[in-house]
Amino acid sequence: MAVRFDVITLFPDLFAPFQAVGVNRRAFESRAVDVHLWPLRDHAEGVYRRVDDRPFGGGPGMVMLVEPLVRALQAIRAAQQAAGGERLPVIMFSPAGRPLTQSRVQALAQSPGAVLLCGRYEGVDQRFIDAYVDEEVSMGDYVLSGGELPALTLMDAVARLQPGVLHDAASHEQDSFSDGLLDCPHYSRPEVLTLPEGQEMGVPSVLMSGHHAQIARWRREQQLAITARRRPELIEAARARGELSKQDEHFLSNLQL
Ligand code: 4GY
Repeated sequence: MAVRFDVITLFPDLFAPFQAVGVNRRAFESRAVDVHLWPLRDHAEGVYRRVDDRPFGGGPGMVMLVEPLVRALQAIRAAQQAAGGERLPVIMFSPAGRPLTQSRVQALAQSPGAVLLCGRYEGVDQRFIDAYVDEEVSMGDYVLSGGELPALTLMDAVARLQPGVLHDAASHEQDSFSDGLLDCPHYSRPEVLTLPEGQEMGVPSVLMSGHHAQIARWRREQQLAITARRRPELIEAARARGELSKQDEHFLSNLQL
């Protein structure tokens, strides 16, 4: 089933280029991911079509006004109902949200979709958040100028999980995080690379051996080693889920961090 995203934004033009290229193009053209853009300015009133105003209590920057957001959301609800769909949850992007994870992305990819609110300025009037936002999602501990790049990031992550979007159906089962571990290194031609500086770089010999079981074991151990060194908390989480074998534990206990 298609995943529907209704995106509330002051900058709808930012979205088209991403939907036109790469694996996303297949997802969006086939409507496996069905994006509806809702330019907030269309729901603003008055000669000036205001969507922001100064914060009560003073301070720098501007706040997104509640009323245009409520009208945009009402229009979205009407369109969703007319399309025979259900009421979709409202997601807003903010550093104060819960960090996005691959398991949340997988759940969204199998859901009917969501309304994505892209904030701008200093933030959104808290009363809109209290009344209508179901979930706040963070893309990391840094501050962006708006929620558009997070919305594109989320839709990209969902789009590539839609059936038929990746060339190889198994290819996202090997992604970083689909088994809760970081990805192993990848190599392709040439077998011996000569850098302009003259240095020669080969490929791990096991990958050229044709021993599929040994290759699978080497990749698993690379994943374990990279994850243990860079993101030890992910090893702990995999262990807690019972996803590390005795062989994995033996490898880790001999690993020099
Ligand atoms: N980091 N993760 C982020 C952000 C900025 C709302 C306008 C982030 O998700 N969003 O930095 N967003 C937005 C926040 C008001 C600026």
